[in-house]
Amino acid sequence: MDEGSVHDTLILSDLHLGSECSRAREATRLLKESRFRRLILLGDIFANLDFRRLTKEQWKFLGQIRKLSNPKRNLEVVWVEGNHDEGLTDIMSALVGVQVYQEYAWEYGGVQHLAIHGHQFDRFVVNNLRLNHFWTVIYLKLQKFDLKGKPVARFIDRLNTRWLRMSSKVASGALLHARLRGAERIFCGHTHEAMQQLQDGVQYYNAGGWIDSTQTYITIGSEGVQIHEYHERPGDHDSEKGPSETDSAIAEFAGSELPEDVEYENIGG
Ligand SMILES: [Mn+2]
Repeated sequence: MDEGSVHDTLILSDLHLGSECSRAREATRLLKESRFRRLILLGDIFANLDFRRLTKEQWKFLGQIRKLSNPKRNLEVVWVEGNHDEGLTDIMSALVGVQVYQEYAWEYGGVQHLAIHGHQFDRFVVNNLRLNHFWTVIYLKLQKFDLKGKPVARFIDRLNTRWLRMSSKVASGALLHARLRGAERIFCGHTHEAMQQLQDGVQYYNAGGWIDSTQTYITIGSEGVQIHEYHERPGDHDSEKGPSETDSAIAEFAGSELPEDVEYENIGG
């Protein structure tokens, strides 16, 4: 990674916060160490909307998003909704002050760009949302009981993920969508598989994900579009156990960067 340059845009997708496989610590580190003018969180940042499942590291990631979205930073932070974090709009704008979009279009260097999560092009998910929801409920129940059956929960997670993996279908759907929208570059997530494909002058990129053994992200800048692999550093795997630590991370999140114009006087009476 070229840490010296300022990218126009950094894109990451499919962090699946709330899942035990989520690589939140690494993602937070990436955001702290990279320089960019726009951040696009390209969907499925949450595995589901059950905030009780978030760990200390996952709360820290949300805290970092909130810091970045502070108007003083003069950065644009964009959240594009995925199929797992559908219905987030109100929660996220309140919690971290970020705008949520179904799809997000921008221009850079005279080129039209479009970012959309990609489940819209995955017929299986579109036709089987209810079935998918059923498995999600089972999965959550298994996790809740914290059975010795953790391998079972993992198995279902993998199964669920495999169902969602339809790289080529998402790619061709996205390329068609880009053409309809007049975009020359289109960016998706959802498949957890980073890739790029050129077709009839339109470029498709997939940002991959942050729950598998490989974590990837995309940068856009004067150097063009690049898919990067995050490389582990010492400290990425320190233990993070203990509910009290999670509590303190939540407290830190809640207490961080309070708006300075809050009217405490009125609250005190
Ligand atoms: Mn998805």
